[in-house]
Amino acid sequence: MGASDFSRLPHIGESLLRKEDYRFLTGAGQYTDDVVLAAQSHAVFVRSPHAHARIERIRTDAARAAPGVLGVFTGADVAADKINGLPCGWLITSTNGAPMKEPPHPILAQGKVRYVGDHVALVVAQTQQQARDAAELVEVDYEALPAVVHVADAAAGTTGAVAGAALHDIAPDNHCFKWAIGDRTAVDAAFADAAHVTRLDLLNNRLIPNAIEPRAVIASYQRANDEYTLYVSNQNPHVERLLMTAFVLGLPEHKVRVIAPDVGGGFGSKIFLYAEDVCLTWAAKKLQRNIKWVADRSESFLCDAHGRDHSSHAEMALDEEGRFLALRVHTDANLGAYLSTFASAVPTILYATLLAGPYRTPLVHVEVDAWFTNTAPVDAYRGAGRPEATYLLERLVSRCAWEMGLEQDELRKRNFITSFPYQTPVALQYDIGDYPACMAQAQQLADVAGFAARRAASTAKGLLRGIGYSSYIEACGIAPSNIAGALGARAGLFECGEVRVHPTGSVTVFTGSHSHGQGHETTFAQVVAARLGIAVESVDIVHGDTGRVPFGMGTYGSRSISVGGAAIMKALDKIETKAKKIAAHLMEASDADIDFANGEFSVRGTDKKIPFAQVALTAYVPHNYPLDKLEPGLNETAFYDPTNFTFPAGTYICEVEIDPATGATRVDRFTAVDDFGTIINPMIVEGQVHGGVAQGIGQALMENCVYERETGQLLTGSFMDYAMPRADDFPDFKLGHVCTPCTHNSLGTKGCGEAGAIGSPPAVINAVLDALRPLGVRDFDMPATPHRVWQAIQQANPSA
Ligand code: MCN
Repeated sequence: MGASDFSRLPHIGESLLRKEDYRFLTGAGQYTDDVVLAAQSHAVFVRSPHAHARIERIRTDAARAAPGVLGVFTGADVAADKINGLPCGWLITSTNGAPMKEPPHPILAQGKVRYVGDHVALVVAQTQQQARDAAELVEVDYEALPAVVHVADAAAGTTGAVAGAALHDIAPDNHCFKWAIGDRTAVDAAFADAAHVTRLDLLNNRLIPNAIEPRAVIASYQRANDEYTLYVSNQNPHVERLLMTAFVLGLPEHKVRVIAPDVGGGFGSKIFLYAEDVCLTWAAKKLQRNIKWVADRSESFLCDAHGRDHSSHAEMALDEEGRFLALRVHTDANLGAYLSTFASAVPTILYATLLAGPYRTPLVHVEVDAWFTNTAPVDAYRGAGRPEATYLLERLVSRCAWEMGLEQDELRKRNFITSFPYQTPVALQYDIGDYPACMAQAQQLADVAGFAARRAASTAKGLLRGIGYSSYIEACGIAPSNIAGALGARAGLFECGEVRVHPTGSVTVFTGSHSHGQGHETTFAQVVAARLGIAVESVDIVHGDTGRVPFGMGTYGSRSISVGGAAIMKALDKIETKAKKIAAHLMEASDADIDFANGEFSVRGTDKKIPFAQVALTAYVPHNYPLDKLEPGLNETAFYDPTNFTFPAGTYICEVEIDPATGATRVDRFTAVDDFGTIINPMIVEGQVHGGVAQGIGQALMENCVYERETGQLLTGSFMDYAMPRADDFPDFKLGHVCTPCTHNSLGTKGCGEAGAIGSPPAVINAVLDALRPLGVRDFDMPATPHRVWQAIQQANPSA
C-alpha cells in the first residue's frame, strides 16, 4: 500500500484519546520503582565530591560492618572481576587521520575520578536507609587535581594553560577527535569573492534533561537457570542488553532479559548504557540478591548525561542580492569526562550535516573539535545536534538580514530550497518539503501584519517588543544504515515489528520502539487498525521487553512512527499476503483475484466476501487446509532499515515583550508551523510540539547548567538554581501544519518528537535581539534571563 492510499484510511488523522492514559491518570502506571521483587535489597553509590582527583585509598571496613549491609564494591573489585568499561561511542574515526580517542570508562572509578558525581563505590544493604548510612562510612582519600570545565579552557590546555588537567592518559591534551565535512578550499574561495560576510560567535548552553521519573534500575539474578532480569527506566532495552552483555559483562545475551516498563520521560537521556545499570547486574549475581537503585533528583542533576554545550564561530558569505554563497563553521564540543554511548555522533553526524538548513547554500564546511572536561558526560538531549545546528544557522541568518538591511523573513524566502530531491553539500539528500508554504502559513497565523501596531502599543507602555524567526529542518528517523555507515557510524539503526493476529481477529503488535510519553500504544494501534480495517480497541501494542519483542533499536531521533511504524507496516504486508491465500482457499478463488479493503476480503468481480476475523480463525482452526501451499498461523515479523532520513521542517515565529527596567522577558506570542508529512494523530502531534517548544523556550530563557570554572562543582544542582519553565511562562501556542508526505516510507510520516525543541530557541533569541537592537545590543547568548538581558541593555552602545 502506498503512502497516499494509507493517509486516506479510517483512523489516520483522527485525534483519538490516548489508550495508555487510563492507567497513567488512575495511578496504575507501572514504573521501575513500582516493581517490588522478593527480598529486594537497595543500592546507593558513593560519588566523587571532586571534579578531578587521584584516589589514594578507599576504606570500606566500617561500611561493610554497618547494619544490614550485604556488600560494598569498589573499582578494585571491578578490576579483579575483569569487567570492561562502558562502550564509548557510535562514531567513528577523526578526519585528521588520528583515530577518535576512546579512553576507558570504568563502571566504578579506578585510580581517578573525573567529574563531581563520578562513581566511586557501590553499597548494597537490606534497606535504602541502611545503604545510605553505610555509604557515609566509606572513606576515600583524594589528591585533588586541576579541573577543566569549559571547552575554551580545554582547548587552551593544548598550549599548556591548564597544566595537569589531562583527564585521560590517551588524550593528554583533552582532545578527543577532530571531524570535518565539506569542501574547505571551495568555501574559502567563495568567501574571498563574497559581497558580504556575516560573522558570529555563539555559545549553546549546557542543559540538564530532568525527566519527571529519575533513572531507576532493579537487577535480579536467577541461580536456577543462570539468568538475569533487569528492570530499567530506559528508552531502548535491546540496545542496553546488547551493549551490556557483548561489551561489558561478557554474558550470553539470551540469559539477560531487559524490561523497560512505563518510563516517565527520557528526552534522550535514557538511551545510554549507564554505569549504575551494569553495576547492579554484576552485583546481583555476586550477592545472589535482587537489588534496586533509584536516583534521587540530586544524582540526576549530577550524573544523567547532559545536553548541548557547544562553542562555535560561524561565517556566512552572501552575494549583493543576499543569496547565500558559502557557510564556514568551527565548533568546539564539550563531551564531558567520558565518551558516552552516542556522544560522538551528536556534534558530527547529527549536527554538521544539518547546517545547510532549508537553504540553497551551495558550499558548506564544518569542522568540529571535541574535548574532554571535568563535567558530566554530554550526549543526546531532545534534538541532539539538530537544535545546535538550527540555533547557529538561524541566529546567523537573522544577523545577515539585519546587517544587509533586509527583513528576517525576506532573506529566508530568497534562499529557501524549492525543488526536490535536493542534495546538500553536507551529505544529506532532502526528499521533499515546502518551506515557503510553512513560512507563509506561519506569518499569517502569527499576524505579522499586526506586529507594528503591537510594537507601538508596547512602546507606549515603556516596553520593548521584538519578533524573531526560525526556519528549521531536521533529519529524523534515525538512522538509515547506508547513510550512517557512509558518515562513519559503526551501525545503522533499523527497527523490528511483529504482528500476531489471534484466532478471533484481535491483534498484538510487538515493537522495538519504546514509548515513554509519545503515545505509541495509541498511534501504532491506529496504524494497525486502519491497515486491517478493525477496531483500534482490538489492537494492543507491546514494547519495552527483550523477553517479548524479537529485537529493537528503541526510541530517540523521532524515529518511532517512521521506522518502527514502517516495520509494522512491512509485517502487515506479509500478513495481508498470507491472509489473502487463506481467503482464496475459503472462497475457492485464486490468490491473485482477492482484494482486501475495509477489513474484508473479496473476490474481484463477484459479490463474494468474508471478514478479516473469519480468515484469522481459519489460520488457527484450519479446515481442509491446502497444507502443500499454506502453513497454519497468522504471525509475521519484519525488519525495516530506512533508505533515507525523514526531513520535517517548519517556520517558527516568536514575539517577546521586554521590560528594560528589569530585563524581564515574556514570550507574548509563539507560532509554529511544521511539516510532519502524514499525521496519524493530530492531538498527539500537537502535544509533542507543545512539549518541544516548551523545552526550547526553557533553553532560550532560563535553563542553564553551570559548573564553577575553577573547581568543577555543579552550581546548578537543584531546581533552586536550575530554572525549568512552567505553564505560566508560555502564551497559548498557535500551531499550523503543511503536509508533504515523506516519499520513502509507507506511511508518508516524518518525525515530530523533537521539532519544537529544535525550531524554538533561535526564534526566541532573534526576537530578543530584534527588541534590543534599537538600544544597540547586537549579540546575545542564551539564556535570556532578566539579569543577563538587563546587563546587555546597560552595556549596549546605541550608536554601534
Ligand atoms: N506521530 C504522528 N504523526 C506523525 C509523526 C508522529 O501521529 N507524522 C506520532 C507518533 O505516532 C508518536 C508521536 O507522534 O506517537 C511521536 O512520534 P515520533 O516523531 O516518531 O517520535 P518518537 O516516538 O520516536 O519519540 C522520540 C521523540 C524524541 S527523540 C524525544 S527526545 C522525545 C519526544 O519524542 N522525548 C519525549 N517526545 C517525548 N515526549 C514525552 N512525553 N517524553 C519524552 O521523553
